[in-house]
Amino acid sequence: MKNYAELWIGYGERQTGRDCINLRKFYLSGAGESDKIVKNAVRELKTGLKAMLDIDPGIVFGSCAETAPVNNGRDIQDREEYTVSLCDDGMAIDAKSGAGILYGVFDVLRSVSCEKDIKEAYASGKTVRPSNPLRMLNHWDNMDGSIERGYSGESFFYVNDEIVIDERTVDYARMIASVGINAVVINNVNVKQAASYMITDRYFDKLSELGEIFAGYGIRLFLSLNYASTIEIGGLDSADPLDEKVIAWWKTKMAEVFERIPTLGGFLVKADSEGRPGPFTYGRTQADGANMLADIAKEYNAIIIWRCFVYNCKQDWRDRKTDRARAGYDNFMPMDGDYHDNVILQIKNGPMDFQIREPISPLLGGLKKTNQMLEVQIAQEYTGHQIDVCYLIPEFKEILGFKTYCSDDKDTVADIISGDTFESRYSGIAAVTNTGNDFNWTGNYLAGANLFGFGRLAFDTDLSSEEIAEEFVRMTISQDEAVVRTIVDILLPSREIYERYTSPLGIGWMVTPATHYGCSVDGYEYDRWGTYHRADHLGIGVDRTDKGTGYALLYNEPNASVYNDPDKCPDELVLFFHHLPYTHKLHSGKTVIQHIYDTHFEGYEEAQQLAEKWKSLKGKVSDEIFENVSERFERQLSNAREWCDQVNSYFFRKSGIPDEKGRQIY
Ligand code: GCV
Repeated sequence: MKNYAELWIGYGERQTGRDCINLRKFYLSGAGESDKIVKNAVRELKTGLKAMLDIDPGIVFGSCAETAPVNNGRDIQDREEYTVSLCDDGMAIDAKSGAGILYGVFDVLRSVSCEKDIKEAYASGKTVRPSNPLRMLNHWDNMDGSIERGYSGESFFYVNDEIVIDERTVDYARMIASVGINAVVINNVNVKQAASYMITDRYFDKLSELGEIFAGYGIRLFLSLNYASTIEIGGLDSADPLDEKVIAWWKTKMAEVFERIPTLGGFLVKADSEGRPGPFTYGRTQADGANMLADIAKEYNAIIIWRCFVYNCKQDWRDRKTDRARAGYDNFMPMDGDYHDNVILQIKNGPMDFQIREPISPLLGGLKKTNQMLEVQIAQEYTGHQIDVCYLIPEFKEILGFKTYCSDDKDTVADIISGDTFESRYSGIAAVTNTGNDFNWTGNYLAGANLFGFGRLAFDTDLSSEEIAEEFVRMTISQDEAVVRTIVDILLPSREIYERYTSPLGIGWMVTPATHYGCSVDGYEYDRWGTYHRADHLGIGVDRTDKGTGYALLYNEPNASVYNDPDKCPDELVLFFHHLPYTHKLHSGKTVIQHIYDTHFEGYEEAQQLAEKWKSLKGKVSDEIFENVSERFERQLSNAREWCDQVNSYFFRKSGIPDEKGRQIY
């Protein structure tokens, strides 16, 4: 027995005897049997089919493509594409690399896991080309074992400043490869203490071993980098990107790092953000910093992923001119075109910080000459800490589908990050991940749907939230139709329910400072973080129009005009862009204050209904899963009740306007 759940790669016994002929022989072409990814693919296929259907398939190797060198760029999608088709006595998986074969194998195993009719599923052949070149997970794991914004136990990568490699590491690689992840950053973007020494001899052997394990599953290892390494571990007195001594130090360092960790894909950098060092200290731009590192990394075919989360976190709450929402745009947009071709800017989906509802960052659709990557967060920092159920895939679908109007066609966020819009050399999507060493990996079993779903969506952005949820439930929890339906019905509306009982109409925050779980309407209102709701007795919201901070105008038309006008702005974002009286009528016909009351009462009620649905599953899912999620639902309900009552009471007391429906407000 393993001391962790195998989730969707557990391959429990399935119905036997259906359409099995095709599963008895596999013709694999695209890479040879000596390719280590192919070896893992074959092992996976055999293990899965044996466990699920008691079949031991024959394997026939066909033509073999040339193995291309490690590369993070666009052409990777060609190599990862696969086709699965039926033949008389078996099935064929055709690809152009071991990774393609591996993804084809996981496609077949998924079909069997979901008890699909194999003949039907592959009748006309199925070809899938990944939607995004880079499909990445960002761990915020610290080397002491803690995880920043982790809600699933401690890190499974580190204990007491040492890197741990065991069976779980391999199963992790299998699990994320099975949903299409091809890159992982294993340490927190806040690189401090021991983590600064990752690029030294102290950790090279372990990192090299880890990189090889990942590479066997088509996953490239990345590290977060301390921008001030020259000072902190190099003994220099500067980290100025234009200083020759600094450049020389990095040249030597990277030569050493890439020699010792040959599988390394590159680095992720958080600079000049929340106390982390960066080029601003030396009067240099973000481009200066990123380009210096990228120019050196280029020799090793590596990339620098540079985060755009740069803002003033020491703002004065009295200051209404400074707008944190503008910061990313103001810091990065002026240098569009200056970033070198192996730099990717990694952009959080919204301009603030992973709130339950935010507009899309105007950098996406603003930047036209720069490689871009989208950053989302499946760690539920602001969305319920993996206590409250909050299935985020519907939100990610909205983000990807957003029309930026940056070009005549191919202008959605999905188009941009796929690399298609600007034919970018490097692009993709990253999620701050939600895993830890808990038995079930993600704290709440249902939060596993976000890990599974992020990978599936990153690989194929056309999949629907519902398809993904259904696959997750079938592969991880149960095949019983009624159970599947019930859990999918819990997952699908959960994000909107969470939104209803928390902060209203796009304004965000109102969370307990520091932890970010639970309600505290004024928690950040008189603080330095730039996250204000500006409520008084007359109204609420931040004026980000042309008369306010001007943020709304950072979008391409017609988005700018829509956001700038309270009568055109979509309800769900209206308080993000406008300061409005409580009596302002929304498109829904409700006033702002009545909307606040209604949604909060409804949200709490709907959370109770979700919990009731879950209760109906007693005895129908494993006790382990049932108890885990039940306990979380209890906590969710008390959280939702606090949010509902605190928000409603706060705004009733501020506005003095009673609830039309006369419900109890305190
Ligand atoms: C890793 C937010 C979080 C921080 C996080 C930061 C970031 O501010 O609260 O914990 O730091 O985002 O994305 O860098």
